[in-house]
Amino acid sequence: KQYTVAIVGATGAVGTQMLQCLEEQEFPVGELKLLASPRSAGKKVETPWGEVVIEAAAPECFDGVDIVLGAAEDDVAKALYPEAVHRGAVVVDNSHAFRLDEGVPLVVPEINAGDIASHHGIIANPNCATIIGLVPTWPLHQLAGVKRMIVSTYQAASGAGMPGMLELEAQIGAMGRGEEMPTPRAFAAQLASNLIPQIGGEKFEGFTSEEMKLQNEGRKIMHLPELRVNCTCVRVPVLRSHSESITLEFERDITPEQAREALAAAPGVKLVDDLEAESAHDRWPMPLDTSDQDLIYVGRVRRDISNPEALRGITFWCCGDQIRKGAATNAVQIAKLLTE
Ligand code: 2RA
Repeated sequence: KQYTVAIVGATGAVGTQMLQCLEEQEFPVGELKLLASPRSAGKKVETPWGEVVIEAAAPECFDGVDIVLGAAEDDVAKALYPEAVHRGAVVVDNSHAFRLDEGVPLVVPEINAGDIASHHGIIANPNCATIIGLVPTWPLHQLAGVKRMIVSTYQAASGAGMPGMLELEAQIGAMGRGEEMPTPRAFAAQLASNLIPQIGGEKFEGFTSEEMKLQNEGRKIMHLPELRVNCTCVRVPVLRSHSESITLEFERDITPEQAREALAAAPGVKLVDDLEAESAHDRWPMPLDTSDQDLIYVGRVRRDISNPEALRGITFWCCGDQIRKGAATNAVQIAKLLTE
């Protein structure tokens, strides 16, 4: 069977990557529609399925569409995706709009692919930092039962969208203190030689919306309603991979050796953990190494020596491509499961 697929937000960083992932994952595309803002309507895009003319996204665009890959912001998602479902499509939505809604599965295929079956037309793609942190957390949870997570993220400029990414690229050599950050240029100037310890707005007791996603989404994806997560999200001068330092507290004993063994065998994970290695690329994960590929690299695996229970804590470092596995690749993997 072949499918009529529509990408909403087709000209953004994630939408563009989704198109590439459809080809890489050999998705059975019969017809492809590229939907974007009116500003982009009429532009022609060469694709593996022929030349496609970008259309301004509107409800009638979804007539005859089987699968929608949503790479648009929350407001567009809320306005359009129920319309798409009404016209018979299944939507895999990368926005935050429906992630926590009852009846909307929130899916990382390596963790809870079975949840897809309960969809009512919309399946939500988790936040990038959630996906990148949970892919390596899940195999350790299966081994020893995760109770609590303490996480610091180091998130790439790409998470702030194409303008921030392009400006950072332009500014990286021009080290200097940017002004306040009303524009991508000012944001990039500030970021080019600095760290910004806030992503999203204040949400709960001084934690930001981005920081609360890991707990809220992690509870739903791993089916752990009691999971507790203390997360600090930081924007760093890196282009497209997010990095995370994660400490886990467990119900049962787990040694670093057991953790390494589980991670080495885990789907979606590449273990890079040898401080004695000759090459830096083999010692630890680095965002430049994980960019433009789909695995989550994990390293610096060690016992949490601050945990009073000797074998109930593991700390590790991981990096993953925010645009790929953090968004587009995960969404296309979900869509592929819909066809199987
Ligand atoms: C960020 N996770 O990194 C958010 C949205 N992509 O900014």
